[in-house]
Amino acid sequence: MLKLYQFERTWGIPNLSPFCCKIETYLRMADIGYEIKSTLPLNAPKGKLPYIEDGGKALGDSRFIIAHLKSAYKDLDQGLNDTELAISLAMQRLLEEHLFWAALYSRWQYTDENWKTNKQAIFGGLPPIIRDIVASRWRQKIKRQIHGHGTGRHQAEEIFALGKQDIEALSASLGDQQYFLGDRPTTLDTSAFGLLINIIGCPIESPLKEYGLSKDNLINYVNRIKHKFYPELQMMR
Ligand SMILES: N[C@@H](CCC(=O)N[C@@H](CS)C(=O)NCC(=O)O)C(=O)O
Repeated sequence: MLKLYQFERTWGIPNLSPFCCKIETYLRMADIGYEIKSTLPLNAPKGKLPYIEDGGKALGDSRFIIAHLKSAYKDLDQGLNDTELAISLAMQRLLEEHLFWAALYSRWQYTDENWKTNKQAIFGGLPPIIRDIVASRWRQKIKRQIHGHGTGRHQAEEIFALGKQDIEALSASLGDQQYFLGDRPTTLDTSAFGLLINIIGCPIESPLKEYGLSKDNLINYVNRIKHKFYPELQMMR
């Protein structure tokens, strides 16, 4: 059976990583059997989670994993026309290559309170003696990534102003539809659900979360998907 390597489930959401949540949601939406292996990214083929093992091969990065799932199992995007596929790609890039960085900043850098919550969720299972050392080194590494990406060079208000633009665009694009591209879930929804639940449905406080929680259609969207595809998890509010 396909194995999905991801962070341990916490916070009452599928995963604290938007990308792990994206893959597990794809697997559930496409009704593909899998087993979860909870881990840290230490042995991941590309040093990041998620990765999968399928047919004896390890595969990293959610985009390549989904390409594999589409060809080996089920393509959630079958039937979309070229314009819809283009919108799907552009929106996934907005989510994963832009909004993601504001969310990452809010967890690892924005406030000490958020960092404590994040640290406990990711590193809480490590032996106490090494927990603080590993967590603090990892934090420095992620801060360097945020700076390298460019997001970390802005003031907090600027980072959240940029992130709010993305949330505004997502809310306007979803409108009153069930899913981003109509009445059935596609790959875009796996990505959008993965990141949105990680912004509005987890205990990391920021202006980004507040803004997301001001959009009723996004709250309903996240709750609907969570309820339908993760009935074992509690509703958000
Ligand atoms: N492009 C990758 C991004 C995956 C990613 O950024 N994973 C994060 C967790 S959200 C990670 O494992 N980071 C560990 C690190 O950078 O050391 C994908 O689509 O899978």
